[in-house]
Amino acid sequence: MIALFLVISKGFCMQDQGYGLWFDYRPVTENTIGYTTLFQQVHIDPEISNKAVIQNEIELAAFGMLSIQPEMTEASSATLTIIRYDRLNKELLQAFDVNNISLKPEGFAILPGSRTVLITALDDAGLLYGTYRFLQRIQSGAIIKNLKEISNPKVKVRILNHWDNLDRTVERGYAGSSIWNWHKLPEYKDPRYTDYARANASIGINSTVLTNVNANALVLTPDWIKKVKALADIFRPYGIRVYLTARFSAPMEIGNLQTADPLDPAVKKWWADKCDELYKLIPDFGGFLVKANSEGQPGPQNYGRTHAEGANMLADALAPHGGIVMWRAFVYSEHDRDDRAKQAFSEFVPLDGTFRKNVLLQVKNGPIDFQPREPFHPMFGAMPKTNMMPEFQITQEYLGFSTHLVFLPKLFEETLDADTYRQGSGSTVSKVTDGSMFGNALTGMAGVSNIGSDINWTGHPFAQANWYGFGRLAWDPYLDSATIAREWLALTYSQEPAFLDAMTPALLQTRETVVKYMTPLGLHHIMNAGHHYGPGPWIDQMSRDDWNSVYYHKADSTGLGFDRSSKGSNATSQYAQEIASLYNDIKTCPEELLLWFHHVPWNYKMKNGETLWNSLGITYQEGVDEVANLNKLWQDQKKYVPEPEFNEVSMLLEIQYKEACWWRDACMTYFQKFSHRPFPEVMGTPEHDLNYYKSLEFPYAPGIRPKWN
Ligand code: GCW
Repeated sequence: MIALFLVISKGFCMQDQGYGLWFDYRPVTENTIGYTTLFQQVHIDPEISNKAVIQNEIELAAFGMLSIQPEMTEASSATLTIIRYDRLNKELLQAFDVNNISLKPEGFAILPGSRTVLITALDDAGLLYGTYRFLQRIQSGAIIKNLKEISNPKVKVRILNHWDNLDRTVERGYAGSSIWNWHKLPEYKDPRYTDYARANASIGINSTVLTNVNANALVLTPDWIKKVKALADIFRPYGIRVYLTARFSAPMEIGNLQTADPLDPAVKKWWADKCDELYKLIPDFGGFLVKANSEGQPGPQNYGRTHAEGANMLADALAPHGGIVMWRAFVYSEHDRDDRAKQAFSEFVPLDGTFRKNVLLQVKNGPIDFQPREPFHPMFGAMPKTNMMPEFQITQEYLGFSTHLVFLPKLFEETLDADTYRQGSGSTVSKVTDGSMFGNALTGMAGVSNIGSDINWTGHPFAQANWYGFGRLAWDPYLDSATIAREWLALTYSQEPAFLDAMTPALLQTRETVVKYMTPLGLHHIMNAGHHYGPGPWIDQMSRDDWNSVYYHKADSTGLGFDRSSKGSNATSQYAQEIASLYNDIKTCPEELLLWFHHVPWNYKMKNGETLWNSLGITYQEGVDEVANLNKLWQDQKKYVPEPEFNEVSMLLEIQYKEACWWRDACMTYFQKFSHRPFPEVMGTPEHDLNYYKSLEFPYAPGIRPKWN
């Protein structure tokens, strides 16, 4: 009985609380379409470096989905063959139609044929990615003859940025502590590290930055590099390279130098020696991610040097080893009186063409800071001679932490599909990202991780979809979010059409919903200060103007919003003319960005015929109603979802509804101080007065930056 109990309890608590993510290999209901035959005899190319991990995955999947243990055989008798393209023999070439398939590095081909299925690729990583994709299709009930797929990654560096601190706190993390147990590394290798590698390889992520961009130089000391090596060794068979954040002042903090000036010969030598040391232990070390001269972090400007001089010094140290520098463009200065939304563009665009070829500028999707909605960053497309990669936030710092259900691939897609008009119409951010706009060889896409030690990895079960969706878009930035949503739901819960048809549109709507109940019509950066938990449109006492909410909404007796048009800060001038003219004119500016680009009178007539003031309340209420509807819809999905997760999501939706009402009431009560107008009837009357909302404090809200850094 005990054994049985363990099996049930283990199965129930681990897999049914989301640990298995989108690949828990639960039994597939329909195997009359030949799955069992398919997995009977498997041939895996004996020459490949990752044979063991591919075999392990196949065995896990066959047992979980079909309760069979495949026999590993020679190619001649296999029903499932996984083999490198250059090792295809005549017989296989006859059995499978491999003509006119164009494979690129890390790409794969899944080819059904007379002998069931062939998976081939130019390299070992491609075979692993092809294997995961094949298993995902089986988990989703695909018919074997429809399995044909040739897929090549469109982006080279597909990377997670972990804002993880060395004390295992995670800045803006809402899923527990950091999964990197530095104290016990290198000897103790938590099995979770392998599952992390499997999860990322299953969605094509091939890179990871282990440490916070508010960097700690300690990670670059010998004992810590040994710990990093242990993780790199675990990840390598899964095609994942390790990167670290480089604290620009490290030569002074751990190298006893008197300066960190990038032009100082001793500093250059220090970094070159440091790279030699890193590559001796980690031959495939990816390189450095750098946050410099931003929010107090040290950088080249401390020595009168430019971002390019700082980045290039590190790039030169890494170049002999094939490493790269990702240099973040998230800069804004408390000394610069110009509109914060303009400062990164002003600082970096003049440096176009001065960065080394192994430098990638890492640019946030919008010009301020991962808000529920921002216009695309004007830097995209504005630096034809510089490698540039988008940085998205998967963790929900401004989108409800791990409490609110928000499907972020919809947000990522909005940026990627945005037309910069830099090379005429159709010059989308995706074309900057995949390098096709300017012919960049080095490309990347970064996501700030939402992963932590929680049993379901991401805090909210549906936040897993954001990690999954980021990976799928980093592989193919042109993928649409509806495809991603439907895929993830089928893999994670059920491929029943009734479930998928109901939940796919519901997922896609959640991004708009959170904008409506937090920052409608172009409002932005009106969250509470510090922890960023909940509304704070009244915030006006922070040490820097551009950390205050009032800096962004500029509410006054006439109206609301930040005039960034040519008549205001002229931020619109940083976009191509087609975009600038669209945004400059209040009548053509999309209403979803109206208060981002204009200071609008309270009685301005919106497209729906209502005044701005009424539209604000109506939109807040729509957001609240949409959460209520989502909750109702979720109650009908019980039979498709494991009970623990169903209950968890139900409880989280209740909090989401309560907090949506809180955002609506606190913001509208505050803005009414300026509009002096009655609340629109549809939103009812807030429960409390403004003093109540302003009095709320949350000293233990999760994810805040520890005092020490
Ligand atoms: O959004 C802000 C966050 C900081 C973060 C910073 C950045 C890591 O509030 O916590 O610091 O952005 O992107 O560097």
